[in-house]
Amino acid sequence: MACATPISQIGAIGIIRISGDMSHPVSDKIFVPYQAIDKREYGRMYLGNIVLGNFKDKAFCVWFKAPNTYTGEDICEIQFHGGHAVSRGILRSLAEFGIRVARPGEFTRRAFLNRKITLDEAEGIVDVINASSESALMQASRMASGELAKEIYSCRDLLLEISASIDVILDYPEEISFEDIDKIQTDLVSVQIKLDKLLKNSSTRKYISDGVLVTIAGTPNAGKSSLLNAILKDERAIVSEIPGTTRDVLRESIEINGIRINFADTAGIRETVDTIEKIGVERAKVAIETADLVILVKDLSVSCLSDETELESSISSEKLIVVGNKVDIKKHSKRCDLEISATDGTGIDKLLDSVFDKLKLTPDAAILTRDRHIAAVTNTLKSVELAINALANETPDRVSENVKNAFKIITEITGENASEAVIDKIFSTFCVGK
Ligand SMILES: Nc1nc2c(ncn2[C@@H]2O[C@H](COP(=O)(O)OP(=O)(O)OP(=O)(O)O)[C@@H](O)[C@H]2O)c(=O)[nH]1
Ligand SMILES: [Mg+2]
Repeated sequence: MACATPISQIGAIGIIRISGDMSHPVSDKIFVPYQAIDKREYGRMYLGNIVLGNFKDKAFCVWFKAPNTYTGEDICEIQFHGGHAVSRGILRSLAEFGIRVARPGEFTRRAFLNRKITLDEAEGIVDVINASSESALMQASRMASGELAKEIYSCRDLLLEISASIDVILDYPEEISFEDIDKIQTDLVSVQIKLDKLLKNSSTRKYISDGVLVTIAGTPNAGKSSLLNAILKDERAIVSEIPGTTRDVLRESIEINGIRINFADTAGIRETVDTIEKIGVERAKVAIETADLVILVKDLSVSCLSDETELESSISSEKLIVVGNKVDIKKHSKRCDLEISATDGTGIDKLLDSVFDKLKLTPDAAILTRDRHIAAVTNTLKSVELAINALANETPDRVSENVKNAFKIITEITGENASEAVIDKIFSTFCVGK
């Protein structure tokens, strides 16, 4: 048993969940329905009283019958007026009837052991609970609902099929045909492509969970702070025609298409003798280095500056978007990816689209969000590649060995082949009551 709602906080309602064979009979000892029940209807809410010694209060009780429950066992849930005294009173009473408090994640662990969910689905459930942005929540719910498991199973099933075909070849070497080898080769390459795609899509996983760090950089007066304000649709940063206005790094984040984008507006980069501005320039350089993406703002109303050229060449083109700002008063053409006006809003939406394109952010793809999954898929892929190589250059034994190894590693993700230590580690991150 466990309190499914936070026990140390006062809430409108509290919920206690009991799982196992004892759950239904023991609930009858503390819950008295208003109307006598001839035959329990599962999944139906019954109104009645919680009776704990002299204490009595209105409550709801709902019973679920195994195996169609969260844990795969009989379950009873009691909903009562929130408050820790009531929760503790119920837990104490149940303990007197021999019901034990569940360990963190124990309900979900039972669900996994009773084959109600796979290990990655369990991980998805923790991630749903802990999700801090819409995109993290979407990914977690995909994993919790088995989308990742589906992809993994399709590779696993194909590996199993390949393994069976190779076993036939090993048993009847004299009957090997060119078509058999060709089919194995095609299937192995198909698994390789699937795994490769999963890994590629997953390169953005850090962005999904932690958000993206975008630094706005450029020479003084280019319009960096104006751009930040235009993106935020808020006069957040001081804007002035005096070059060197921004000194500190100004950080502000917004969610776009469900992904948290953390913008940093920085001091304009130039050679300066001003002590404070110098510190600002140094901080701007650090913000450029640590950024996932840099938006370099060029001023189209002035001719090209040496500081501008130097800055552009110091940033890796892989994480650089160059914008020409002040297109509304453009006097000079400069090399840039797109032209904008931070004051009248021209090109701002296109700029945000190119941020997504540049970072290859595809919030809709199924991705691997955990190191454990990345490691397993990477190692499976290695074994598949070894098998492809063995098929061309080595013996069928070696192909078989590598395919079997790939099969073993990939099933670690869904938990069929995960060690007790891995399982313990995953469930230790759950809260009590889940
Ligand atoms: N016409 C026009 N003026 C702009 C545009 N963007 C910025 N400005 C003006 O350019 C000047 C400098 O803008 P800021 O946003 O303060 O520039 P900055 O790059 O943050 O400057 P520092 O903080 O000094 O490095 C201000 O007078 C802005 O109003 C634009 O798109 N069009
Ligand atoms: Mg500024």
